Amino acid sequence: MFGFLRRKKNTEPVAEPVRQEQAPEEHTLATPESSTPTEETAATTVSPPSEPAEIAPVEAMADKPKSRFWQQLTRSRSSFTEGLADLVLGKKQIDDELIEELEMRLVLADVGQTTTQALIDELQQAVSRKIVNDPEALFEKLSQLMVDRLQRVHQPRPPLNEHPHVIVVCGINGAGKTTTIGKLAFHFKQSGRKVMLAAGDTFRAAAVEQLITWGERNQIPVIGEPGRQDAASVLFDAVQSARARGTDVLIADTAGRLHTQGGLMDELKKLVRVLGKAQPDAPHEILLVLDASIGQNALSQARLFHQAVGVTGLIVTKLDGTAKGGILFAIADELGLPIHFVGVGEQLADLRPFEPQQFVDALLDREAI
Ligand SMILES: Nc1nc2c(ncn2[C@@H]2O[C@H](COP(=O)(O)OP(=O)(O)OP(=O)(O)O)[C@@H](O)[C@H]2O)c(=O)[nH]1
Ligand SMILES: [Mg+2]
Repeated sequence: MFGFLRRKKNTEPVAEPVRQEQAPEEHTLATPESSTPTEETAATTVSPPSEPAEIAPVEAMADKPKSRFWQQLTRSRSSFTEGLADLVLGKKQIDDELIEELEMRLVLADVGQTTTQALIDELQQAVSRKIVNDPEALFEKLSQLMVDRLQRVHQPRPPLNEHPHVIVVCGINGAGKTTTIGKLAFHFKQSGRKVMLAAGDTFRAAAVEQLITWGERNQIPVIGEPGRQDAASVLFDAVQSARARGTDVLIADTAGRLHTQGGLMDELKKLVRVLGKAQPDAPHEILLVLDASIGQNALSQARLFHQAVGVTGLIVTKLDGTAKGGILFAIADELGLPIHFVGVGEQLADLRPFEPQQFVDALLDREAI
């Protein structure tokens, strides 16, 4: 048996969801009723850390609340593994029927035709060269190949050298952009950074209110107010404001829906241009949010956004749901874009820095189903 299949179920209690604390009394963030915070109010909202900590390395972060990650991936794991591990490990020997069935299960788990074919070809080669001789070894080889696929494109995010380091978050409507921004802000704040948000989705007033709520939860300023129409000017103002306040990270929300898809991409290109005018080298990151539960459609979305604005990395959301998880392998294989974070819930702490080995172990572990 493989080490990771033998691993005992982790019995650690699931971490409490992060309490969304009430803002302190002097807290005067923009609310749907109030407008953009002034310089003075901002001074009371963000208490600068005495010694800004470095962002913890991905591996270290990923290892911390492991049991919670395991728990959060339960539904994805059961959709994925029930099909794979039970099939392979339930067999006595490797035959054509097993390989064909495995191929079908991978496609059904959202790995997609192209990546599945590549994985199956490599497995068959290993079998014919007698590197792999039994179903257990086949399963182990498959998990190694999966980790390799993710590892090949895995790379760290750029360091936060600029003040502000500007991050644009894009994606289609409902992908999880605004929620992810709330979680990202929490992630950066946890590592001692001064964070600000910019409400660049001016298409819907409710979108601005939603971002303001996430700002309140994190007790950080949000630039933009409901009713403001011009997203480019909101983002321009946000950069000026972030610079004046010594902000470390400015995260900009963007619209996921406009009247046409062309309009959406044109707007996004414009926002990126304007940010570059507000601060040379900005934006420093363009993160595309993809909903894992839409399966293979995520690939075509990613291609469109990447063509339009040059995506620097991905955040895959809703892996705590019924998403099968296979889409991450297709994304890595076919787009070559790094996955930086995965979303595994709707709470502030439900964003995990992506670590390939950890993800594959969690996805394939039978005992935890
Ligand atoms: N279970 C789960 N739900 C999520 C996750 N991320 C986002 N959601 C939910 O997905 C829904 C859409 O999220 P939003 O953040 O509003 O998505 P958006 O991309 O900003 O959507 P638009 O503003 O309409 O473009 C909300 O109900 C979120 O709570 C996640 O990782 N897991
Ligand atoms: Mg939104």
